[in-house]
Amino acid sequence: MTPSRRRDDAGIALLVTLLALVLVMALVWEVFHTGTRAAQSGAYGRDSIRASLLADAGIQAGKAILREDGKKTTGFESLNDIWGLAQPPFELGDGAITLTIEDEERKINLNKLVGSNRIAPDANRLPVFRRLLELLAIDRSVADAVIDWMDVDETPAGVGGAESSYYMSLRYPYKCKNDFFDTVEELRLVRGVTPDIFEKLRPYVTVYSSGRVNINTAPKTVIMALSAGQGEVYAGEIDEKTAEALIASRQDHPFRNSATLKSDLAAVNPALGNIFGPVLRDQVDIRSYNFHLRASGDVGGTVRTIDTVGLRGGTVIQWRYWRLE
Ligand SMILES: [Ca+2]
Repeated sequence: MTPSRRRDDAGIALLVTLLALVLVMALVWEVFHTGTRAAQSGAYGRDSIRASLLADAGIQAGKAILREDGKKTTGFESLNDIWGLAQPPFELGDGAITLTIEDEERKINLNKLVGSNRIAPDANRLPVFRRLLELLAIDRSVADAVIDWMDVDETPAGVGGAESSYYMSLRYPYKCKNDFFDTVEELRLVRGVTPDIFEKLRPYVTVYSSGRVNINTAPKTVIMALSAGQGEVYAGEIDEKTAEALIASRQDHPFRNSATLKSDLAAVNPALGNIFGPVLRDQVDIRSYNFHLRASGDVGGTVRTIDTVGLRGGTVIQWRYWRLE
């Protein structure tokens, strides 16, 4: 099937899901009018309730899109899939819905930087995280504190490490968690992660993915960081040009077969084939399982947002995180 044909099919499927969205919104509209009659709580409260309902409708639409996409049997996820297409904002009376969907497998999973027993760092994944920090112009020693936050011991690692002895000496003391991250926001508690650094890192890290990076969806910075596996021997091997070539190639020809991934990557650039065995094989994938949906409802400037992560198996979405902002 040609890329343009695939996009046509994706377009038709998108129309189907958008129709589903219209139905959801018709229901919301009904609730709006009922709510308007019943509201005793003043204009802000009423708009806030309406905005929340719109945000929820956006999430339901996103779920419909992911379920529709989950019916396919291609065995890979790419940004050409219907969930990867930009969702236009929807206007509804004096309200509007915006929705974004992204996969979590495009990011580096903080919880995979240590082994499952949380005794030692993962020798291949820690260098990738350090390289990510370097590419984002963040002090590499922040990685030491991230590892200490999770590892079971109370012995600070490297130059940037921090355990309870450090956190208990702060003005508002708390203990080192010595366990996995439950949310990405928890990074804010880790030594060296200032608000600026957190905002820089946030788009590139997750706590929900399989731990393998989907080479079909990863942003340039993550692709470049991946070459640092195996003790950083190949750290600079995926330079900006190589990563850009990979992204250009996958736009029309996503990687669709794990069995031929090495030769498919080598066809983009021989360097990618050379480091496939020692570095990439255990770190990359062509699939995604976890999806981040963020939907906002805006009613006359009152905005409510739902931020959520769902694990998809087939056409079933199981929410792993849900927050109303
Ligand atoms: Ca520790």
